[in-house]
Amino acid sequence: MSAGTEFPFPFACKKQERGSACNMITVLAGGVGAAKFLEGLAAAMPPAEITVIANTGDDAEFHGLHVSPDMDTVLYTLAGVVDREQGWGLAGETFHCLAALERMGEETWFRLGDRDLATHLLRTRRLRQGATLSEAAEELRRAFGVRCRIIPMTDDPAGTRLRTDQGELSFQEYFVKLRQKPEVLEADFSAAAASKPAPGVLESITRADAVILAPSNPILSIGPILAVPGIREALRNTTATVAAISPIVGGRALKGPAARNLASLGYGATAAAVAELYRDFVKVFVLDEQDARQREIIERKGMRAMVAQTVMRSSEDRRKLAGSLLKELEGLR
Ligand code: FO1
Repeated sequence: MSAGTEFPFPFACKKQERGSACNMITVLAGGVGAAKFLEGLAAAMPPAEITVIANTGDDAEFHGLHVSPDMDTVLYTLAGVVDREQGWGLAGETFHCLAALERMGEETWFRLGDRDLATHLLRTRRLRQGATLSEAAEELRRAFGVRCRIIPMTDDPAGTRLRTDQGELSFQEYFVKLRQKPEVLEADFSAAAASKPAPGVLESITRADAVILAPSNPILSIGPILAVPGIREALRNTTATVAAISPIVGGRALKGPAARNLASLGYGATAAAVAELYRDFVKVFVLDEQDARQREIIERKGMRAMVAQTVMRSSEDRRKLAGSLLKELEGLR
């Protein structure tokens, strides 16, 4: 079966027509929301033509192991082994190792499953042997049989720090230990801002046909990626059409604290507020049917507003959203 008949969206066939060696679609991704969208995208076009630039601002060390939650959420989802109920971690996971650590007095608020630990053991061993985070990510991608390319935004340490009403916290202290209860007063991306983009990051933006910002938290998941030197500039200067999908629907986040973060940082929890954050480089902004009335506000920012069903409850929803965005992007080329 040819790619054209297997994948009904003409955008996916451009590469063959042009014979070009470029990446077709690059996606800037946080965790669960991005992974769901990517599952749909990988069903709607050849997955090998998708590059994912993953947020590593959430990375942390637990029990001596380097954990990259957003990269792993994307990896597990695309490999079809994610725990679909919670959206992260592995399906059918057990926690014997964590229970043993707890008995020895270790802090175990970050729930690392037995099989998930294998991923972190492997990654950490490779890092200690001198491999970069991108090299370790590539090895894991192959091990899990995932065809999309997954690259970290940077190979350097880039942990997000948060100033909150309960003091300064690492991302995972805020997100998991304190269950996103503190109010975020300032997000500190200075580590990301002092990092270098990982190999292939800037090229995958400048050479893509389209770049899509997944429906991820614009402050805490996309924010660290945009803070890496050169990435925002590459998005402004690329000839690719840059699109973004709002993670805010009806004033609420699809998942996680994005709405509260936008409100506490003074942006307002609306799709239009997300569009404003991306105003300098986004050409197509996807907002949910529930927010259709914000279409005009978004178009006044100089973007094309696309109204779609962005709430992804089923695999079919994911594929439909990805497919309709691909069609929209193809229509613009
Ligand atoms: N999220 C939680 O809410 N609680 C956890 O204990 C937890 C453990 C965990 C382990 C590995 C991993 O890859 C992800 C994990 N997550 C957990 C998810 C993660 O903290 C967040 O989804 C992201 O960092 C935000 O995108």
